[in-house]
Amino acid sequence: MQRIAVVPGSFDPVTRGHLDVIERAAGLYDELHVVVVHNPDKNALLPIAQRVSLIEQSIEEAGIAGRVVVASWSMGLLVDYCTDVGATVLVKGIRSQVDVAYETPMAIVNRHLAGVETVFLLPDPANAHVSSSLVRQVSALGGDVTPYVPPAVADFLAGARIP
Ligand code: COD
Repeated sequence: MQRIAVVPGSFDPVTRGHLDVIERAAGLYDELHVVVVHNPDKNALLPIAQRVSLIEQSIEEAGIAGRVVVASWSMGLLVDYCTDVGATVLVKGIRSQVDVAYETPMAIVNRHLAGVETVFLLPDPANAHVSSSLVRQVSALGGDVTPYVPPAVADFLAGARIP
């Protein structure tokens, strides 16, 4: 049986922390979907199509594009996407107790709703402090984001100069 997993997130933009989780999850499952989901609790900066494009470029650079599907989902429950593509696992990164508190109820509800399990990966310590909001802030203030994001994202942000 094919083991299909989904790595969901806002990815606004994708960071080296996200990419680490994506690469490691790609090694654990037969098929991996990276899904950009609108998070209503956050003010988005980049349009969803731009976030998808930056993920596609980043996984191409990382050499895993052939094994990873990149998609977006705005049609309702995330587990409905999982059911549509036959995925039985969600993979999420856990950086801190804050992430545990945020993710635990969602993991329980997603299992109740559709039998989809959530697998948590600890971050590489080199990336544990990295977040999209930190990247947006450093970029907006003119700082160097290259330690925090894949090259394609650094190039994009350098050209876009986030307000
Ligand atoms: N190292 C490791 N992991 C990281 C790092 C890092 N440096 N940075 C982020 N991550 C992890 C996050 O912990 C998260 O697991 C994932 O990467 C994505 O992070 P973000 O910040 O891009 O995305 P979020 O947290 O805004 O995404 C939240 C979701 C949209 C995925 C979430 O809200 C969700 O699952 N929604 C489902 C909606 C739904 O169906 N709800 C009803 C049932 S619960």
